[in-house]
Amino acid sequence: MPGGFVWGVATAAYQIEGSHNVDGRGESIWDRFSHTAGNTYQGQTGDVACDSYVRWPDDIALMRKLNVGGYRFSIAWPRVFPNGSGDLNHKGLDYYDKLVDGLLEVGITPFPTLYHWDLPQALEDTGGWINRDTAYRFADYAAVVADRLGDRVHDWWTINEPWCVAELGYRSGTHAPGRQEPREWFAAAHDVLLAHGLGMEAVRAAAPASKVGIVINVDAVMPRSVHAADQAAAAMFELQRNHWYLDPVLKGEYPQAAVDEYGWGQAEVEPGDMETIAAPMDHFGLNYYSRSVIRDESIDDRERPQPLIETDLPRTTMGWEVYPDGLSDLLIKYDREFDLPPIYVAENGVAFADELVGGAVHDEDRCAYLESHFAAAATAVEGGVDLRGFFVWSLLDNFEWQHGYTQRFGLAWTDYETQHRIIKDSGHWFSSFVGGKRPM
Ligand code: IFM
Repeated sequence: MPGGFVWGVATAAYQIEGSHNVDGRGESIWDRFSHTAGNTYQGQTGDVACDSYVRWPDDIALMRKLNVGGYRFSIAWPRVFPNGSGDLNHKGLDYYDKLVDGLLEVGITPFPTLYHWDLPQALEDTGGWINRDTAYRFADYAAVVADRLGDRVHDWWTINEPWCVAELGYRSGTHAPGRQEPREWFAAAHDVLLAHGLGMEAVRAAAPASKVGIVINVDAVMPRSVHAADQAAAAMFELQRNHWYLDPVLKGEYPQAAVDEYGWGQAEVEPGDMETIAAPMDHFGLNYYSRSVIRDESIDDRERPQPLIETDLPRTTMGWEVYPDGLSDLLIKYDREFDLPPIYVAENGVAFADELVGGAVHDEDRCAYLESHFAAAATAVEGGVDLRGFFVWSLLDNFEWQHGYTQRFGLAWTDYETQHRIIKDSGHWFSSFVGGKRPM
């Protein structure tokens, strides 16, 4: 990998911090959602999670053992503004101040994300992301955080995975705030992208030396067969799943064929919005986990010509197919299609059925997953992609949203009874790999 390449790990505030009602933190939509019966696995919540609000020095020590060069964490908006706007909670900001100093002391570069899904509930009560005003409140919050940390933090992410915010939060309702809005989710998708653009302006104004960009999650998409109906279904899926978010940010427009398919009149788009959303970024984050194989539901399998695409690849406990080639393919494809700034793989990692046996976790499957995806990243670099870093999801097992604590993505095992962190074999492997013992 090129010199200065950052090998890092990623987490998010609600998934690890706990201390949900401590030091003036306000309620977030994930507090409300997880405390509402039927929304998460066995009603599990992030009230305690990995207790990282208290144990952050342990987590920094863990990162040192893992040879981590960069830490992508997120800042909890309701710790900073308990009501989303208005009164600032200094204690909340103090926490991130300490965390940043602790990272820098040991030579780990902070890469904070300003929004990883924990919207203050007070803003949801006034419409959440369906209310355009939320984007402006996000910019106010971003300015305050950048003003406080921008003398030491130089690498920022505005929004994590806008697809999840809009589609899971406001369309399918499987994520907080759990709304199912067949038409209004368009506003949520647009407003969260607008928040990204306004947030970039705010960060740059408060901390001019900053580098800032968005993180978008994409799937590799393939048709189930060469049948024209499958090809068309896959092409539309790819527009709706990936390009609905990539194109506005990187081209300043929504993909027209998908807009037509949805019959979206774009009434929510105001003059100047697309310029704000598509303002040049300093870096771009891509999250990649898996591939979606798409079939046209209206045709019978007997009508599908052979060969069908191989779909019996290994799957993770999330049910996601392991498909490392998708990472190199997409990086190279986007590099050709868009005028991209430097790129980071801002998340990649895997949940498998880990077991703690005799104080160790022998997760060879995760080592293999990571090795294959690191190799895919190297292929992209060889193909000319300006990739600057790779962040593994995640530092440690944590609260996996609607799945509660059932999905273990960590390089370290979290014992939720004792809050001990136990480095898995994959963590040892990562540490050696990054330490240069197994150069690519
Ligand atoms: O845990 C999530 C994270 O919050 C966002 N990206 C995907 C991860 C695994 O599902």
